[in-house]
Amino acid sequence: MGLSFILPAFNEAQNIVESVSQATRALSHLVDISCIDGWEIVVVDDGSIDDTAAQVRAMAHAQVRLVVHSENQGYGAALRSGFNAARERYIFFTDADLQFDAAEIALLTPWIDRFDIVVGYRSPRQDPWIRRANAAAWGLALYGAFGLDVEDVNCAFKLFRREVLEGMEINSEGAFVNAEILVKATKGGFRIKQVPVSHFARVAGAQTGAQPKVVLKAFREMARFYRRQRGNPEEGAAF
Ligand SMILES: Nc1nc2c(ncn2[C@@H]2O[C@H](COP(=O)(O)OP(=O)(O)O)[C@@H](O)[C@H]2O)c(=O)[nH]1
Ligand SMILES: [Mg+2]
Repeated sequence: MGLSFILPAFNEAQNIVESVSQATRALSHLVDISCIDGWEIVVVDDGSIDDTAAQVRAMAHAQVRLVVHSENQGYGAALRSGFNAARERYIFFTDADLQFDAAEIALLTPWIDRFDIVVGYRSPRQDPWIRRANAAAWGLALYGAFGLDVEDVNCAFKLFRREVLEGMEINSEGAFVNAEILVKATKGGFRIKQVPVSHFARVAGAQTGAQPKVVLKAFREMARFYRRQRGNPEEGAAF
């Protein structure tokens, strides 16, 4: 079985080549230990205004595919494009900013035959205390609103069996996407395993995850999702 490795990227020209190289090494290792027998990397360039896409094209690697949004559509939209492009049996995503160690995908794969989804939680998370506090509040809100009981919802280190995502309609364009996927998967009866992963401070490029417009969009999408769940007896039966 093979693995599709999705890398959403927005203005990551300084990080994308090393991100892809790290992923390539990690995936080759998984092949060496006979964990997988094939892989592809799908980079989704979400309307970057730097030369993220050009850097990927210049690598000219046969197993690295590039999906380009002509305009910036958001993190959720980029993940969705990546999932739609993915061809393999297992689907993994992480960020293209070198804040994770791609080699640690090997900590997730041993669980995927017993679970449908294996998600990382950043331990410890290398972000300022204010971001960690915001994340804790976000986690509590998701627990209160949807009963979602996951350590680190927004951790960008997640492995799925293909069938989890294949039948799922994903509506979030922004950062709410992680919550949407996990809430829907939980309701669908899919089993989730959580594993601690390393996290590193961003060295190059600009962080967008804490921008007010990103956070506000996540709240708007959460409210819309909440209403949709309540309005739809099939989807919202548990609430
Ligand atoms: N597709 C897409 N990706 C984004 C956007 N903003 C950030 N990213 C990517 O999402 C990842 C995480 O972004 P980052 O700014 O580091 O957020 P943080 O890790 O939550 O602080 C990186 O791979 C970025 O390239 C966006 O608007 N669209
Ligand atoms: Mg980041």
